[in-house]
Amino acid sequence: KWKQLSRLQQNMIIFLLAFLILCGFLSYIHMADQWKALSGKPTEERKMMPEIPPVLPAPQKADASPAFSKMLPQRPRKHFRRGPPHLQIRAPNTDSKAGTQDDTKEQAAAPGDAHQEENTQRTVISWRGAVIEPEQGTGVPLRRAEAPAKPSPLVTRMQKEPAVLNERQEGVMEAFRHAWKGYRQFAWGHDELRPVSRSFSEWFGLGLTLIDALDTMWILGLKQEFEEARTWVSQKLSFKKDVDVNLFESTIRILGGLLSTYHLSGDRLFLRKAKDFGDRLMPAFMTPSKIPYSDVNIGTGVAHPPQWTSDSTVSEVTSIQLEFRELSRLTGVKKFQEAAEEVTRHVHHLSGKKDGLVPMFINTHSGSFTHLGVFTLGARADSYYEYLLKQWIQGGKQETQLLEDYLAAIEGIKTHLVRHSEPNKLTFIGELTHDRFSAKMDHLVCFLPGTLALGVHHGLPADHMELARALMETCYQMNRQMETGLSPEIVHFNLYPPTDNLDVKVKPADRHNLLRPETVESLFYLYRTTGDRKYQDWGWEILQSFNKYTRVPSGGYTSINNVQNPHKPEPRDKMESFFLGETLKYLYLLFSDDQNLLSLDTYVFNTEAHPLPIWALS
Ligand code: DMJ
Repeated sequence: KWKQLSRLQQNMIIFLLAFLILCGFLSYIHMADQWKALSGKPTEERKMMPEIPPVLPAPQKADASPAFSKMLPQRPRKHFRRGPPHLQIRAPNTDSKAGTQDDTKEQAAAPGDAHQEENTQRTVISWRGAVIEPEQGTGVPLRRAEAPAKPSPLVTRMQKEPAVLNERQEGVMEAFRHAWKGYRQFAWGHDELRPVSRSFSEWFGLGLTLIDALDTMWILGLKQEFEEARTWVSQKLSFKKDVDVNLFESTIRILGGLLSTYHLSGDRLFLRKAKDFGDRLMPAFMTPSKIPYSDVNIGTGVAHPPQWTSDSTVSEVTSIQLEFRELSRLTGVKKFQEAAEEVTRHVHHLSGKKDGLVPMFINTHSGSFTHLGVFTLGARADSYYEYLLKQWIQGGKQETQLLEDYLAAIEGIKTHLVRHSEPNKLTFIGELTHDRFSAKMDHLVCFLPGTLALGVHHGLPADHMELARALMETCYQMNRQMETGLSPEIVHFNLYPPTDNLDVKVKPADRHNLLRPETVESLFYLYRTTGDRKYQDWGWEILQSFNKYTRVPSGGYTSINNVQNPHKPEPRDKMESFFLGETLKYLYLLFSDDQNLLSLDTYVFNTEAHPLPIWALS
């Protein structure tokens, strides 16, 4: 019968069989991962592990979250909206004064004698020969914030007396003013400027760019712009809206932005807004596993995962802790810190890691990692590593589990992900998929040299600095080797000598640049920690490239589609809020020679570049 079939029919049958076998094989791999994940015993393991002592003592006051405090764990709903929402603004609530009337300026009250307990126990951590001791005189971060922390006198003074700027800082100032001009004219109060079409786009409908940029304006001393934005926050910003927000994105940009602006300005309006917003995010944590859903409606209090899965992204659920912990410290309401730290504890005990490296997804029902065997330092995992270190710093270097996880992860990175490219032997971080190495690196990974340098500044092993310097050079080359001098979103490194002299290859789909901050963020840390001026020079080159290829004459800067075509970079017509919140702020700090301008010993920057105080030293 087979022989009677035509060649075409035979080929079709062979193709069909091959396809079915391939599908079977792939689903077997997928199922095997799921079974492996489910066979872990997180609950039992959790019982056996010692609890991290709470950083805050129990609050004296009752929990002040009337709206959501009695809610039960929620099941995901079937229908959900993704992407830019159609806002349905509810009728104003008459029983609340929040958000719609002009708040008179509320400066922070003189700090009360914030209750602070001394911990006499000193912890020593030994990690493969490196001994790390908490710094002398660093108190344990057990404190109840009955009164708000005192705003930094240094930064307050800065705002009153404009500092003398050097030429490069003036360059950043000019860039900021130009960006702000576009936002103010065409997108005021909206989420993002679309500079080419002179319009705006909405994501959450909460004035994202304005909030993200508040502390940058304060730091740059842009008084008039700051005051105008403050008035908008006071008169127009209301969180009483039927709108879905992404928990991670809104935490790092909105909550983080409000908290840092409160610290810098001492204006309690920002703390009040932060508390209101924090309350509205809390339903996201009401899941069977306590691993938060990715999205929450801040008006209705209904939280849910993305439409296609009940998984959350690992970096998202593990990069909200700096902000929630700080909110608890300031308000004395411990639920924020407890919910966020429960996630940290849970992830600490999970199986599915590889030498400290974490997978990219976690299930909100089972609480287990999913899609096992895939490891990256890029999208969906990046800031997990960053927040291990930064929480440890925030809490006065007392929470040793965080440090242990961070140190283990750096060793895992060195063992599994670090390679060298051809022909210039650049050190880069690749990805691992079921033990197969891929020489792919997201620009997002360029946060890592800065994070490593920050760790060394706080006493971590010196060999981290070697890796930081090498990776910094690589990130610079990811910009330099492009025709526009701007990095693409993703590069692939050559593992074998190429015909040209370039180490990086870029796929057509990855050639865009979204005005991201990671390279200049790391340049800031590298300059602060080494004093090597070449890092300032590299940052200056990048700012000039932004000016040459992304600046829109009528105001604003735009992301571009093609960093390899200087003649036609193709504007994407969008200025992301992090360009003002992060990129320009880090450039300004990079060009400053004042080590005390947001000192690394006093502040820790959240993953959106919003400085929050280090507790023990504040
Ligand atoms: C920012 O929102 C944050 O830096 C986040 O950690 C990663 N993505 C953007 C910037 O690239």
